[in-house]
Amino acid sequence: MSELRSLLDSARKGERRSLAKLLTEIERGQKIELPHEEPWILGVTGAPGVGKSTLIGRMISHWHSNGEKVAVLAVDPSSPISGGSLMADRVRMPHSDSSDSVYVRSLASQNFPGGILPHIDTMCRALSACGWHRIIIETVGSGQSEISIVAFSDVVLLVEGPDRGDIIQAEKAGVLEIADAIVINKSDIPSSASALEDIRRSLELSEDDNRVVRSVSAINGDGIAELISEIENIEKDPSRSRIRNRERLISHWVSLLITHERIESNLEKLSNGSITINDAIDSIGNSLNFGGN
Ligand SMILES: Nc1nc2c(ncn2[C@@H]2O[C@H](COP(=O)(O)OP(=O)(O)O)[C@@H](O)[C@H]2O)c(=O)[nH]1
Ligand SMILES: [Mg+2]
Repeated sequence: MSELRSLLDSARKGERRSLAKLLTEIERGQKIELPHEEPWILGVTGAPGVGKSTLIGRMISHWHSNGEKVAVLAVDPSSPISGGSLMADRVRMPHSDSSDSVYVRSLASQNFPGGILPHIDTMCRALSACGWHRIIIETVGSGQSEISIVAFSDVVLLVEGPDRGDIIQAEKAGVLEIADAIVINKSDIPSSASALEDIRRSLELSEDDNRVVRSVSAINGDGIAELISEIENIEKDPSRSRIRNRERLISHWVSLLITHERIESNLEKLSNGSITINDAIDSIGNSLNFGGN
């Protein structure tokens, strides 16, 4: 515990190695008490190749030139931390590691058997405690785990390419429901205009829907300044907040169960037939510490 404390202290003074070590410890499930400083978290999700990292690079440049510090947590389910995707992303995020005000870290969701969300939550608060007040979480794809990760952001940005297939994927997965902003990237490609129309139509935006829907080009910068100003000023929507809180609650609950000390013994008893599923639920449920975290 005191080791974590000293890592935090030195990370707060700008020591990047300490910050990296601190985040690794949190990733491993170490608990640390953090100041109650709430970061502003932007969740960016969408299919691989739609241009999320390029767009994030643009945002980094924007905030960086305003004197703000930006941290990016890139969550890639398939690649290990040392995998190629991080290197590729570094190239597309222009300021990464090239200044004191940008921090990029890749996380492999497969490293989180107990569920990634509780750790990401703590990581973001640790980053915030070290002065990284703008935090971007990039997730790949549109499965349940992406939803539960982005559900915990303050603003959820769904990025689409000009290809209708990706949009249908996102619809299926329910990502559209929680997105505050939907961006059709690659507006420099002609087919993106019809993708924008498609998405507007499929959303059938009601008059009181405050969602941002726009096209941008992360490559040439078109629409980026407008997008940033819109997402910075977006108002909280009660129905989306509810869906997100539901996702957060479920993720934390699942993590509580998966990391429970009785899980292994119950699995064993289930496997040898000595108890039923209901017995296992009773056994774990009765011993949950409802007051703790
Ligand atoms: N034409 C065009 N290509 C883009 C744009 N944004 C990104 N790309 C390209 O799309 C590919 C995937 O980009 P990347 O940012 O890695 O996508 P990610 O997988 O969603 O993070 C790269 O080759 C980018 O250069 C854009 O606005 N227009
Ligand atoms: Mg990427």
